[in-house]
Amino acid sequence: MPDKKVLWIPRRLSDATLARARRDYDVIVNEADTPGTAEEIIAMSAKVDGMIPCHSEHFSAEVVANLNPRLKIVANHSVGVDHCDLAALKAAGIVVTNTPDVLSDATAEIAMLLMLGAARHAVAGDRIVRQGQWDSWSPSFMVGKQMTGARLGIVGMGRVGRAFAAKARGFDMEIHYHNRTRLAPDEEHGAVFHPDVESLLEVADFLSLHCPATPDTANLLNATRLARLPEGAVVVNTARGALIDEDALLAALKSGHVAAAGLDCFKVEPGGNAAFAAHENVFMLPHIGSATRATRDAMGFRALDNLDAYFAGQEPGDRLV
Ligand code: 8YV
Repeated sequence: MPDKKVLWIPRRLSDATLARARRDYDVIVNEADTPGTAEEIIAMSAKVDGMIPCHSEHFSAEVVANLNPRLKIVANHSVGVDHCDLAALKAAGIVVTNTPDVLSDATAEIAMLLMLGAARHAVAGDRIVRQGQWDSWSPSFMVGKQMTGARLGIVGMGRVGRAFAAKARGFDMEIHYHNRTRLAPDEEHGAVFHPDVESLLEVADFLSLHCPATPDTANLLNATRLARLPEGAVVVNTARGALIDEDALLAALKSGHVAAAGLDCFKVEPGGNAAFAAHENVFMLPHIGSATRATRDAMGFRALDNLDAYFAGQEPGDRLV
């Protein structure tokens, strides 16, 4: 029997993932579950053949320049790979994979939760009942924004965007989208394509972001673009904090131009942006879009499928570089 390949797993992945990894590989797991630092990534690269990082481990050009050639594959436990300098990894001859598809529904569910919660005063409503402050009622009490029949703008019609659109169709929303390329008619299911973000924003009573964080999409939602939204729009972000100019969103919330926001992602993570806490019309979650048991198992298995293929001399299904 050839020696087992060695893997580094810097975060505590699901039990099923770790059991399968331990069965098939020699595995070094960071049981402390702390984010892998640049120093740890570099040191581990001399000891392992592959790694399963999350979005919390950063493979910057500087880190990649210092990796030991023993490391052959970075099999990410995430769909987003903005924590990886793909060009540097490619130049270093390191294979990179991600875990698409398997987290689309879980993330779309969180986007739906955020949209509903933001539109219907979930934060203030919960606080009032929980703290025993629910002492009156009137017809104008906690009046929110109705989703049924409203226009939903989706930026990024990839797998998550499409899963979200499918759920929103169940709410009878009128779906509009912007994507780099127009979907085939049988994938659009009647959604209206906007070739530019600006025209999408003009019709988006609700706006949800589902595109990757790249240099091109940094601060995609800035003050100028926010101003194009209809008065009283609701903004949802389950993609990456880098997509939103947070100061501009705060200003739009303060003026009321944006009525509410639902945010699972922030520029600084962990931690978020304390300035949003002053606004009860902001429903916030700590980057848990893909955090369901079923999805975590599926993500771990997908990363292992990619590693298994690579070490068997095959092309990993989710190879990016
Ligand atoms: C994760 C994510 O929470 O897949 C992504 O891009 O942001 C999330 O699913 C995380 O990286 C889990 O490992």
